[in-house]
Amino acid sequence: MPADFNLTYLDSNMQRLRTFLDNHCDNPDLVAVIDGLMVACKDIAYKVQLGGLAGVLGSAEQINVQGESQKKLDVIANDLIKQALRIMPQVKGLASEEESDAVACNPEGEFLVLFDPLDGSSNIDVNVTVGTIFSVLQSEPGADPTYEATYLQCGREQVAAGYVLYGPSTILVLTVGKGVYTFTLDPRVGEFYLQREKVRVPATTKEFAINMSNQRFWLPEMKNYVNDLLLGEQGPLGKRYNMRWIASMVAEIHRILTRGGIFMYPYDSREPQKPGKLRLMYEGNPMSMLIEQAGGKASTAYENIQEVEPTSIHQRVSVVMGSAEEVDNVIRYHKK
Ligand code: AHM
Ligand code: MG
Repeated sequence: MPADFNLTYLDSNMQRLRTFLDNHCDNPDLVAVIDGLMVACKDIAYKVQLGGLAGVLGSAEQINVQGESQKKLDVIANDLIKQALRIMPQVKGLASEEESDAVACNPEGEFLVLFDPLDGSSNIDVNVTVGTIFSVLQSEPGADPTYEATYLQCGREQVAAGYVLYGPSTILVLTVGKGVYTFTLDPRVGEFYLQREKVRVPATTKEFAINMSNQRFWLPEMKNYVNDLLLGEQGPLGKRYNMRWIASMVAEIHRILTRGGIFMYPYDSREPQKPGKLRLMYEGNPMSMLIEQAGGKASTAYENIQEVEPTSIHQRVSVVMGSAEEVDNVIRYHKK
């Protein structure tokens, strides 16, 4: 019989997300925003799980503002989160990877929510882990939520960041600036329960994640680092590395928060005018806050991601994040 067969939540010491937030977060309005966001994420988790049965797989046959083809679930996830946030008095506005412009919510609201509704969605049809990534900023009083400039704060200004992973389990990974905590959804009762406290990323690693098929487009500095890494024990880095590539940033970062590693999506010359593939406001900043809060590092290879001054909500960024010593190695190669 499984250990939890007779589990009754009234008797258990497991802490609900809401209880945790009430005890851990000083601003009740921020608690309400995270709680409201989770209503949408639970709905997304349900739809992802039903998959083909809910008719949600496949392409939406439209192109988003990023120039990428949207999946049906990209559109569904975006709409669900938008609906949840728009009715919240605490939310002034939102910006999404799937929306061309910022969306005004409630003029009196204090918070701005920026999100990638379904990261890794190119994997959805093959049933590989995807997730929602979010970043919460505090708005200047009187700022106009329809203006892009209202959202252009650097990552250091984030008051909360996290992701919900839709994998074998649905897992929320969250920081409100006091460490990283993970919560697992019990779908039987629709509650997230606290699982891991004060998550730490090991400082060293022997595991890397990068899309090697882009190798010929990287800068020489990145090529040199990866070439040396592939030389293993005989190379200047002096150890044998293993490689993982899920093509789903949420899943890669979750692995790194679980056992360490380095994730890289560096600049490449396929589209030379873009500083990277991933988006600063929806992917780079929230993941950097989580990684740093867990003791890791996050860099463009030249500067700290959370210190990059944004100039547009859809701005791209080069990403190198994970175990601190390995990120330092990459930075060192870029100084040579
Ligand atoms: P998305 O937000 O449209 O899903 O794109 C981001 C994803 C990341 O999750 C992943 O790391 C990367 O794109 C993979 O891209 P590729 O396999 O095309 O190199
Ligand atoms: Mg994404």
